[in-house]
Amino acid sequence: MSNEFESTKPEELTDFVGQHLIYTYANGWQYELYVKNDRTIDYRIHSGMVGGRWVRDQRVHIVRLGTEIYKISWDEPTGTAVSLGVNLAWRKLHGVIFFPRWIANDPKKTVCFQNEHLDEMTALRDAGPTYPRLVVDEFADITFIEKCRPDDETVIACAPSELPKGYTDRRN
Ligand code: FER
Repeated sequence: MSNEFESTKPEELTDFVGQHLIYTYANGWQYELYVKNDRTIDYRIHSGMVGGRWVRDQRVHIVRLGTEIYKISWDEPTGTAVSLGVNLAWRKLHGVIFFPRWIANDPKKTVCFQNEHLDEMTALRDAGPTYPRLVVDEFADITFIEKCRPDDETVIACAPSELPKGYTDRRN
């Protein structure tokens, strides 16, 4: 899709594409992210308000802001908007998550493998209420980093509950 407001520059993202991260926000929420290619992420949410939720092939905007510093931003089919600043050198991440009010009221509604519920999610989004949004602004420590190949369908391929015990405890 062409976008006249596009700033993603694929040639600046080759070191970032393929990164697979596990991180824990200061509020205790644990997330896992795979940068599948310069426009796509897969992720799993291991704990927190929407723990258990997982998503493949979310279209995103990614920019490089400096040496090992990137920003990923996107709008979910649920109406949740997310922007993540990632500092690989410092193993730090800062996330801002803008939840619509209907999710803040009943987060469980979005806990699923979203790819199999896209029509339901957009219907819930359109039903609202959207406002006032819940804005969650948190730093996270990245506890695990590995560089995978781009477009690897095996990195995020099952629900968080189906992973081997200790999967998210791996540190490096
Ligand atoms: C993250 C914060 C929020 C993240 C994903 C979300 C992949 C998405 C939340 C939602 O849609 O409910 O760090 O990383």
